[in-house]
Amino acid sequence: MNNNIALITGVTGQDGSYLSEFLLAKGYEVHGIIRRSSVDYRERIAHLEGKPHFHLHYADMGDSMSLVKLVGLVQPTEIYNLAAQSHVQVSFDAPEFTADVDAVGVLRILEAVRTNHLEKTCKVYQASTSELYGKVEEVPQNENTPFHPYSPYAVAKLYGFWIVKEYREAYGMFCCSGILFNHESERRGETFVTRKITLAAARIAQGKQEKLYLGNLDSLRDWGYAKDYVECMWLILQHETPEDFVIATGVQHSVREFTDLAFRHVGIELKFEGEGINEKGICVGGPEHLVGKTLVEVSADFYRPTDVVNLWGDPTKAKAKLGWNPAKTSFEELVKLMVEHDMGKVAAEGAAEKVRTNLAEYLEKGIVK
Ligand code: NAP
Ligand code: G4F
Repeated sequence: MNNNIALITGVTGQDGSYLSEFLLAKGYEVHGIIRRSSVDYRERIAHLEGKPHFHLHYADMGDSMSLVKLVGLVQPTEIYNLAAQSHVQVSFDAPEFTADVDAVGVLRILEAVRTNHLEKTCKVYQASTSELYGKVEEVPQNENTPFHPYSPYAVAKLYGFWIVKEYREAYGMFCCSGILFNHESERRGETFVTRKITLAAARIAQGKQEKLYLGNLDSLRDWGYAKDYVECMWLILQHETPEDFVIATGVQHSVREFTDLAFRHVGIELKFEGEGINEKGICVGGPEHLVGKTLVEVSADFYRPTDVVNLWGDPTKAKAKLGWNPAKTSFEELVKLMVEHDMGKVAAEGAAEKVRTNLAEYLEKGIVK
């Protein structure tokens, strides 16, 4: 019998997909929660479906009965609660849904463990976030930095953080939060700033997009590689005592710097001119037809009512107590691997379009029926 049974909420997300691969490689039986959608699009985990130790179940973070039943069925030894409405800007448009999933959802998971009397045998990892530091009160931020959440998303996640701490103290549960700083990858959702930039750089380089519109270019983030960060989630649950950890690289860059480097990787040199809403990224080197053109503009559509602008993590505790290496993938390597992936993706989109175009032509000419 396998004693390592993991239940992952948010298995279809960026982190859920990497964590599934990581745990399967460690010999875990992995169960993931999926929810019904009108398009069954599970791109990130498609390569895992059908594997003997990988199982998917329908449930929803908003449906406590489904969670209680599933935890009872799976009898997990570890739960990784990654499911969330994870987009900060969207949380301003859908604050109640965000609170239900990102705050009360955490409580539902903890209660599902208790209802099934698994509190002494099942450890729980909660996907907490650097957004808790929000309107930051010190830089860099560590486990003792005061929280100042600055979006409906962060306020919901703050509840998640505290309820996990409460259940640890009240019921002696092994439940902990990883306070993860931004982590990106070639599987990052396409509306988060890094992926939006790498995809746009690839499309502009291949003549499929004219311009990239961004919001706050001055915003500073501590960006790491998601594949490195899922290892830490596991390490946090293997530590002898349940504790919360900051997971970050300890290196900070601006959105402008990310943009500049991503465009460099596709052979386009940008020069930024102007300020605030009037700032523009002009092509000053690269393909002749692009030189002199404005390729990046600022749009108020991507400004947030309150924006977190100075995230910078201090991973000292994770390094010392978990032996985790925050410098495994550098910022430069991260940007490069994302851009290279997206250059291929965009080229393949072109190929698919070409096949479709040919098909239309062949159908017209009666070559195919
Ligand atoms: P993501 O790609 O947006 O994935 C979110 C996952 O949650 C998806 O699998 C999504 O399912 C699922 N989900 C959303 N609402 C749900 C519901 N009501 N019931 C069941 N599942 C639901 O996020 P991520 O980047 O992998 O992040 C994973 C977790 O870490 C999130 O909790 C996020 O808030 C947190 N976090 C992320 C970062 C980061 O930089 N990536 C940093 C700190 C913390 P669908 O596919 O069906 O939508
Ligand atoms: O990429 P972002 O949307 O990520 P954000 O808001 O930092 O949230 C991500 O990281 C958190 C950890 O700190 C997670 F908890 C959360 O779930 C999510 O994964 O935006 C990063 C920064 C922001 O300051 C934003 O204002 O980039 C700025 N930005 C500038 N232009 C933009 C854009 N963000 C987006 N999404 N789109 C833009 O066009």
